[in-house]
Parts: sequence; C-alpha cells; structure tokens
Amino acid sequence: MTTITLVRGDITRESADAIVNAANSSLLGGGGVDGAIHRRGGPAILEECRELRAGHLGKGLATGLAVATTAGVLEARWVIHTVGPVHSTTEDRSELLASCYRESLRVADELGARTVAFPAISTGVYRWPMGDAARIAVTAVREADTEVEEVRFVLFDDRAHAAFAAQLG
Ligand code: AR6
Repeated sequence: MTTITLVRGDITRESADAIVNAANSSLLGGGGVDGAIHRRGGPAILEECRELRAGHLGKGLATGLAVATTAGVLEARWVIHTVGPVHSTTEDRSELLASCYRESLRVADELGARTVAFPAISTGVYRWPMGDAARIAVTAVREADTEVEEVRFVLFDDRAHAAFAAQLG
C-alpha cells in the first residue's frame, strides 16, 4: 500500500530514499528542478550521467523513461532521472507523462527504495497545465503496482500544492 503525501518546498531539501529529477533526454543538466538537483547534489551526479551517456544511453534517455544515479550529497541514496513530455495542444502526450511516474517507481522498486520524492514533472519549462498534470500524476501513482511505501509530491508553490491537494480530495 503506497501512501501519497504532499509538501510545499524545494525538492533538493528533502530527505528520501530517492529523489526524482525532471530531466531532459541529454541527462546533462538544465534549469528548474534539474538545475537545482545538480547544483545542490554536487558533481558526482553529472559524472554518472555522463557515464550513462558514454554507455548504453548513448542517444540519451527517451521521454517517459527513467534511470537512476547517485544522489551525490543530497539527503537521498539515489536520484531517479525521468524525462517528461513537452506539453502539446495538438497531440495528447498524457501517456508519456503517466509513464514517467510508473517508470520512476519501477526503477525505485529495482533499487529497493521505499520513499520517493517527485516534483510536478513537465509543469515548468515543459508547460504542462498544473491541474491536468496533477491528475495524471496522482492517477499514475495510485494505479502503480509498486513496493514503494511513500510517494511524496514536493510542490514548489501554493498553486501546485493546491492542484495536487484537489486530486487527493
Ligand atoms: N523543487 C521542487 N519543485 C521545483 C523546483 C525545486 N527546487 N524548481 C522548480 N520546481 P521544471 P519540466 C517546479 O521546469 O517542466 C529543465 O531545464 C516548477 O515550478 O523543473 O519537466 C530540464 O533540464 C514546476 O512546477 O521541469 C528539462 O529541459 C516543476 O518543478 C526541462 O527543464 C517542473 O518544472 C524539464 O521541464
């Protein structure tokens, strides 16, 4: 049974077995959550991302998939990097966004992570409307078959927190 919790704050300040990064397919960093995780987590994370790119992820990580690295000096054992879809008004990419949550939880299970902190994937640079993203995120986690005991959504502002709270009812 997975418990879903919500907190308002900066995900890089959280303590959890795994912290999920809203990455891009290069895995080599960016803005938003990605920038914050690499800044606070230190260079070991990027180093491992580069190794992944030099190895089996030569073409990068596809949208909707997830991969783990060290969490560097963050208060976590792992960072799970996942690539959200860019929001589109002409194409329904909801399945890819749901897949980010499912795949991250699958990787968490492989690692044996029991507490996992997620940001609101795709709702920043990738422009996904917050209410819809919250619905997809909460539904995907509720429907996931996982050993993870706590999924913690870490929301950056009141608007995001309210959107996720509305989904949890
Ligand atoms: N803690 C928690 N939430 C945060 C934080 C933080 N420290 N910083 C931002 N948010 P984004 P995306 C919120 O842009 O839309 C990067 O450049 C933010 O307010 O981080 O999936 C990557 O490299 C928003 O609600 O991720 C990719 O190129 C949410 O986290 C691209 O952005 C996600 O915003 C990914 O875009």
